[in-house]
Amino acid sequence: MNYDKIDKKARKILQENDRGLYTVPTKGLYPYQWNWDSAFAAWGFSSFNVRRAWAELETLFTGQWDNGMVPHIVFHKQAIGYFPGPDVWNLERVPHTSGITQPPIAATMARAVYEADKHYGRVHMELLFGRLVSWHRWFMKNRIEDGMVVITHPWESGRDNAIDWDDALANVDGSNVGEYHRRDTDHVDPSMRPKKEDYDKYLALVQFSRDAGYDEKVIKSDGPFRVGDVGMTFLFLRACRDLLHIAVELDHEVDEIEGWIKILKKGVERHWNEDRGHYDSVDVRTGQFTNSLSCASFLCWYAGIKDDRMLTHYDRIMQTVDFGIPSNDPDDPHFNHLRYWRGPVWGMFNSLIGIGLAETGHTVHAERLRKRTQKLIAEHGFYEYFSPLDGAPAGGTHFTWTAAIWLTWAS
Ligand code: 2M8
Repeated sequence: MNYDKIDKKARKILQENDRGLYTVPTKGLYPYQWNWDSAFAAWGFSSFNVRRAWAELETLFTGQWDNGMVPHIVFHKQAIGYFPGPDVWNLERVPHTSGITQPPIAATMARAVYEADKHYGRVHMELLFGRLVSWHRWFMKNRIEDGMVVITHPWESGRDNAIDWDDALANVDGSNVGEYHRRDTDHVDPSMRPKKEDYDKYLALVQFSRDAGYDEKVIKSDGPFRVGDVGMTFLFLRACRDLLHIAVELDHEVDEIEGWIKILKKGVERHWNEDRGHYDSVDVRTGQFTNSLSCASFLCWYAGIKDDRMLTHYDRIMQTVDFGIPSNDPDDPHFNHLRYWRGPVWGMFNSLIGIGLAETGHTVHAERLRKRTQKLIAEHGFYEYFSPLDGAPAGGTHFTWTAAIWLTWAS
């Protein structure tokens, strides 16, 4: 296989999805700037254009709210083809944004971009540092319960229709959201996307937060959906460690960040589901585990947790499928190999799991995962996700984060 050709293709995808100072996840299906997609894009750009990588992160933070929150979508310019757009969120600020957040991996990717060229990046890192701190402070102030990061909408997790959220969503009434026209299913086979009943609930949650004036106190006391997301906790812990590293490097105060790390490590313990023997999400409204083994549980290593207990599940799952790691345990009765976050394998998720495995000394596992992901993308293309059973491509094509992880990790 000629990897030079594929490298070229990956760079071309980033350039095609580049809107000047930000990148869209893919043309058509996702025409705006998404939070964690952009962080991956910055990482990808850092392999051949560090300057453009910094622009990506800086543009993302033009959407940051005064309270520190960085929204999950920044609507820089009106686009057709995606629902819900800025009118549904109904926020006055410019640029228009959504009213929820997404996995806070920007500090982690900023560190990677900085390390790609410290000389060029120093001033950019200095400028972004305060903004990153204020986003992390927003999480600590509003979204930490028992040390876990709480999501108030499945979209915040980045794993929209994961099996993890099924029980908690039973508490959300989606029957009164009114008429709307979904656009995602104009672009992608509906059997690969969330169902209508899921979308009704997603919208009900948007309407709830909007009517609450996006007031975190009201959302915490009355919100119908609040789950301690194991993926968010691991990613945020990782991001805090990276932020700490940056703080030391730039000679900033570290006490506050060290305090956050301590709290989050406690949260990691709360995520351990003893009955099932794996890390799990927790419905904080009921105190119950979600009893779902997803790809997010394997982010423990990426968070710096040296935990061999997860290896048994990892090995079992990798033996069941051709291409791991699937977004949900294939042994779960609700597993679906093509329906989005309920089974398909995601290259970008593999990159995080693989880096975590390597960093915690599981080098054989790490290298095997990287090689399998390389084969998956090389043979099937830069898709949004793939069937773990046979590698069949699914979802959107020409995908930014799949190209980004090819350039930085998989190739
Ligand atoms: C997916 O989520 C959006 C909503 O945010 C959607 O389905 O409309 C998820 O895969 C999410 O993780 C990702 O950031 C986004 C854009 O790629 O698409």
